[in-house]
Amino acid sequence: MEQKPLKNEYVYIKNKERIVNLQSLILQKLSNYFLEEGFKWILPVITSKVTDPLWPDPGASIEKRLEFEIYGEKVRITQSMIVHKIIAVSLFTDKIFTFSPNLRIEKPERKNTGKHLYEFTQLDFEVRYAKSQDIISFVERILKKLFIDLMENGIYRKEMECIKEKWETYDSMDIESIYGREWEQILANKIECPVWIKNIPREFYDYQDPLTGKWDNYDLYLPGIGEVLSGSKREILYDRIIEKMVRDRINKENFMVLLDLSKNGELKDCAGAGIGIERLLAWIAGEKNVANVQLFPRIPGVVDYL
Ligand code: ASN
Repeated sequence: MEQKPLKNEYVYIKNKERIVNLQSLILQKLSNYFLEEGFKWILPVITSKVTDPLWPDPGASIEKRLEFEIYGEKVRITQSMIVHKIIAVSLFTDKIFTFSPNLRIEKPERKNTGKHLYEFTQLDFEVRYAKSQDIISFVERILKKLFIDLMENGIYRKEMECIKEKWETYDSMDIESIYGREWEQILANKIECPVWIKNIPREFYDYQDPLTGKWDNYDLYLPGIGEVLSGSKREILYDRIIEKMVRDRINKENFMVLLDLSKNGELKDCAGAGIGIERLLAWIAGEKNVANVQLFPRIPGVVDYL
């Protein structure tokens, strides 16, 4: 396993002041917008019997899923809080957000992409009775507001001019037919303003129209960086969830509460998304490599001293 010389570690950390200042400002602004819009701030879970399977997702490349035993029970490390979010908005409040550490042990081949980390933070949120378009409009509104606020704080990048533009929307099938299967990076290098990509085949919890087969989901792509957000309207009907779990060979035992609520009609229609904080920060800071915005980098294949 590769490690940096010990001394480099101190130099790296000392040079991070600019990024940490920017990060503080961005986190302050974003959490304020969510609170002002009536969201409740919940704290993350790290270990749980249930987490995001991250399968099947064309963008995922997970080398290992972290599972271990505590108190005689098997638990998993959070890959995303998707299941907890859906349950929270179904049972007790209509809008939640959290800053959730996600551990995804990406394959070491992703070391040099500059876009992948094996630990990152998602600003993950969910809204009861929301439709996809509500989430898309909300995200566009708060990100544009963030860019305006940053400009007022003297932080300017020419990309922030995109607040004046409408952010285009494309179907992933059309994009794939133009750029091929590896469209994600090509697209990121072609765009000048953020774009929305819809209808992406992936995990069981994203809603799929049973008649057309189309997925009611959406990702936001940033120029040069790629996917910074993914989200969807959720699949809440028991038969549909089971059908998709069987199709994807997902173990039902790992989703007992979700399935039980769904069976009893207690899952509420909802939609949400998660924003990758490091990617957003990298884009705003003008950093090409997302690891450069982490104080303690988590690069696939590299385990540092800290
Ligand atoms: N946070 C994403 C969502 O809300 C899920 C994920 O990160 N895999 O859909």
